[in-house]
Amino acid sequence: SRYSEWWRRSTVYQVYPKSFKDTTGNGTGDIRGLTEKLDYLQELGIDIVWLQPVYVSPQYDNGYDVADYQNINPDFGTMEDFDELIEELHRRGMKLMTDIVVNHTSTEHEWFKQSISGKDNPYRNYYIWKDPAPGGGLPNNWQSKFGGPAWQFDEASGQYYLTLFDKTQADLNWENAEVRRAVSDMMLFWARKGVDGFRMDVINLISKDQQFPNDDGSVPPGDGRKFYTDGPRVHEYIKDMYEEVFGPFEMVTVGEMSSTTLAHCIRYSNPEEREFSMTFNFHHLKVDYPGGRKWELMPYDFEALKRLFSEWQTGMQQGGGWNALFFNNHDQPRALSRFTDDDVYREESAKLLATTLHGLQGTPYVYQGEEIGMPNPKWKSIEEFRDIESLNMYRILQEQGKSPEAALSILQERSRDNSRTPMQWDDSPNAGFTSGTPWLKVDERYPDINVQKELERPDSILHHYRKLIALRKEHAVFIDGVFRRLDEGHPEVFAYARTGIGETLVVVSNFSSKEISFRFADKHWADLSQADTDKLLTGNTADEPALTQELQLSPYASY
Ligand code: TEU
Repeated sequence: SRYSEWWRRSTVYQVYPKSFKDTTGNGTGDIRGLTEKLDYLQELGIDIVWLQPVYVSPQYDNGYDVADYQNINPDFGTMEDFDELIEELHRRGMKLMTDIVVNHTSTEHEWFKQSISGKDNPYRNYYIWKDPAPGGGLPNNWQSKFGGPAWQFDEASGQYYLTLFDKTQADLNWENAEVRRAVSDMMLFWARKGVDGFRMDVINLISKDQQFPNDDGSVPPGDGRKFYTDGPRVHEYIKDMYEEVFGPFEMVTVGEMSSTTLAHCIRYSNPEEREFSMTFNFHHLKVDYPGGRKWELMPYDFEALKRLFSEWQTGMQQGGGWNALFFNNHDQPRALSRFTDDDVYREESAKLLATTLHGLQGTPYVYQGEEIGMPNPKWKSIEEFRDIESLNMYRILQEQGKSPEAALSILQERSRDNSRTPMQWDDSPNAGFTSGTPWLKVDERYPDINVQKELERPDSILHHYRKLIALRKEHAVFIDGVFRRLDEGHPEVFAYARTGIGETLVVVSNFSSKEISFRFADKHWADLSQADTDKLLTGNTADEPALTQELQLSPYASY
């Protein structure tokens, strides 16, 4: 059946290696640190580890600025360490997914050094070079994602090169067949090494509108996204990668799709299209900044969150696509702090988010620390921050008239560093992450929030994750059940059913700190009361309520 692929039953664990486990004392996590923790991940029930970039890189964007795709950054270890990681994973029946970052390279990559060395260099056309606009100045008004114009000027040749992210991340020219060949060869190198899958960084941005038009329609002007997102040749390029690499090596692949659409994600992930196994999209993680206003604080729109999950559940199922399910990653503040209560109800909240997500259709991703309920660190000084985007925005917000305090309070909520603090293993100094000075400050609450504590308590957040991960392997309804939303716009509750063959899964979550009652509408209850749903699989409170038409829900209760 269309649901038979093994990775549909799997759970992926995302590792941000810099912050996972340091074995050398240099303050930065490393590959051996990950290998050391594989038993922990296996006991959690993880099938696939997604390892974020460990390639040679100047680290301006923590490895998403690759200077050499086929060598390991010494801070993370050696190629022998990498080979050992694969071996140790495979010995445990687990798989490795690595990060492929090919929308851009670091400007320190050899290709770019050649490219910038002169207009006649054979690598010139590896990147996107443009003359100044007719009247002089930038080729167009596109803005980079990390702030400032998307073009950098090269004095020597008088041309500009495109950088959609940081100014040290130059966009590759995918129109050039040599670039595509070089990327495929690089991926084949890793596939032959035994890497089982790839997570493809901002892969839907690789095909740009070759007119490179000004974006005058956006507010403010210069957004530019519509000219390079899900662009004209993107599916062609991905299909080529499938035929050359993903298909022959039977890889599991996930495309990171920035500002994409449902229709495109169906194409990217429907097996008949021969592109990717599944896609990440971010629409549900923009409900606290409508219109892209990420650097303004506002409460999140709960109804929008539920609507987006529901639309993507139903849409992807009808179109034969497959979702990568996630609430957290290294680019997002902790969902626990963002959508629920990371203080009084931290424990209930973390479990509620997990239950709500794992009941959906798709392959769930657990981002390191999520399984022990790590919250945002709420730093009180700008000195703690390291992320290039956060530091750029701290400056830009002040240029726009914000006080340093106001800019800091925005970073406290929005910074990517919120999720990048070192993993908390135990209550020893620096949470057992490093014996040296951590590259990023460890969250002060680590004596209470750490893996060791979570392992000791049978009703911990960690054990809740274990249970959820195991359940999806036992019950087919998690994989093939048809989604139906049941909460009818309730202001505090997200409720849905998944109806499978002979099994129905019902998930009800109270996203508030209030004790509330929730009543299923008669039309829904008519179906539910007939289904075999009286067995509670897991909840996050001490009591085990039976499924009745009216439910009493304690703060952040979720079943
Ligand atoms: O991120 C892609 C992306 O579009 C966003 O998630 C982006 O990071 C966000 O808008 C900034 O807040 C990927 C990687 O996950 C990210 O870490 C890299 O910085 C980025 O690509 C560039 O490679």
